[in-house]
Amino acid sequence: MSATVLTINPKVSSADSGEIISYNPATGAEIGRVQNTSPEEVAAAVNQARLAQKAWRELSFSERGAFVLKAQKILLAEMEQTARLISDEMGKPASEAISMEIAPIIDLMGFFANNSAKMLRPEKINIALFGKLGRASKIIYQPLGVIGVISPWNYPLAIPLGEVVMALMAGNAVVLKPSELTPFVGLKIGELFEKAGLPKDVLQIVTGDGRTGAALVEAGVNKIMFTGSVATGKKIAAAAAKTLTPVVLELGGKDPMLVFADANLDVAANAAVWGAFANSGQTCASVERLYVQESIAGQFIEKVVGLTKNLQQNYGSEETTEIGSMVSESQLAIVENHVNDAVKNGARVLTGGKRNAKFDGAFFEPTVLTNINHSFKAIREETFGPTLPIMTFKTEAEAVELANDSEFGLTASVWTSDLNKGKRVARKIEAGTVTINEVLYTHGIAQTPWGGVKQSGYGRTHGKLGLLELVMPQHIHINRFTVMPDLWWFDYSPSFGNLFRGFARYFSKNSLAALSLLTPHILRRMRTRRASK
Ligand code: TXE
Repeated sequence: MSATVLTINPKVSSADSGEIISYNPATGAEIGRVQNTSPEEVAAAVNQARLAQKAWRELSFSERGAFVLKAQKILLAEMEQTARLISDEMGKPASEAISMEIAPIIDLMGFFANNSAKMLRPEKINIALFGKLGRASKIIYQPLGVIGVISPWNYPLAIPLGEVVMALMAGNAVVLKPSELTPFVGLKIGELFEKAGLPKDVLQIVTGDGRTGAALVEAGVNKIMFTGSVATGKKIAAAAAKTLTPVVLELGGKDPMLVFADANLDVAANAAVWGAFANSGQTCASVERLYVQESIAGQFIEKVVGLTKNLQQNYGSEETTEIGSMVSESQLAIVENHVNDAVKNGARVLTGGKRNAKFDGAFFEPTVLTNINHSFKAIREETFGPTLPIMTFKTEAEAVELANDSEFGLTASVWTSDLNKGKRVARKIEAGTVTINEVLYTHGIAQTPWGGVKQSGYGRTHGKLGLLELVMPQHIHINRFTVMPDLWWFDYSPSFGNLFRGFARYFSKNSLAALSLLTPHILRRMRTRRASK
């Protein structure tokens, strides 16, 4: 194929036509066109969602779960065409769309359909002394109402579908705004639930670009679940602040991998290559920095380079493809910029380092860099592409210091045969998830939370913590002892003051003996209280 580069329009909508054009980033072929939903239409969708949510919230968990399980079965039946659509819209290998999106999300759908009731069951609270005064407290989990989901292109099915499922199971309605780079995968999510018979307007998809996303933030939803860049995350948080709309921000990462001399180097090398280059490195939790202990660096790097050179780069539709196209020319340009900046500052390219000229589309060769330091863009900024910069360290303390020298804190991994060392190091790393002898994949474990610290955002998705983001924990308190006013109400008198000095002493000791000393004060208070009627 000629080496001419397709000037693939990165799917920016032409405002006058109000359309988004979705292209295949590997071939440049147009996939289709969708509407750039207007703010008025977004507001209308949110209103319809709010109406539909009134009945939806009254369904039981098992009734809601039945729709999710039906959608799950439909997705399984349509797995091949869905994988192909994901691959066509954003370039990843179709087989990887199955392994890293469809299979994990089918598991997640089953988990939340079958376990949300247990995770959200009412909880009695032990209220100590007050419990002895005929009172009881419990927490019930109320749905928030309408959830706005704004999702990215890198896992265009798994990320939004997981949040849609959790929000629905919690009793909310959802308005989803998929990335303008992968609108048809977003519409596919709507189609799955439509075929599953989900009641009208409980889930709506509003296609469009950032303007549609901004309209959703301002449309009066009860919470925004956002996954995307730090820059956009900050815009959304600022816009949401105007209406005090809570947000969960799943932003970028610059995830470090620490390889100690006592690690299984063959396994760690395979993990590094998969963790850095799966999805062409376009994963928020991909290995974007690798630190290897100096004593074994040479042999380890040799293994990594050998494995990287063996990777099969091709169109995502090919069964044997491991590295497909990146999502867009603009994304590839970021990678080129980081690699060129590194080389200009003395980095060594051990393999890759440039666009793969065998293809017209946005293909960048998987690249291993050494001789770098923390001043490079490739270390400081989120590259979000198929690069693996490798540095060395001597001591455990130095490894932790290097890992934490970043404005990001999403995930990290520690590789060692000494699990105590692994846990010790993990606790010192500033990241939402730290895996020991594992990498990247815990977003696929539905039971576990996902989210970061620092510029990687805040809030959680997945697991019980993710589900709790989608409900309002309401405290219900009952007082059965209503034969007389409470001791602490008006009127205030000297006996009142003495009584509560006694309570203060009781609370400081929390002893029944101290409480028994209060009895005469309590009786006196009750008597005086009765006399004042
Ligand atoms: O993200 P954007 P993009 C990072 C990664 C990548 C960069 C850009 O570093 O290079 O983000 O990717 C919607 N109000 N990640 O451009 O712009 C937009 O339409 C409301 C990491 O895709 O953040 C899309 O649906 N919404 C990330 C979504 O936000 C707005 C995965 C994400 O777009 C908006 C993807 C606005 N003002 C990119 N502007 C991860 N953590 O995995 C845009 N959007």
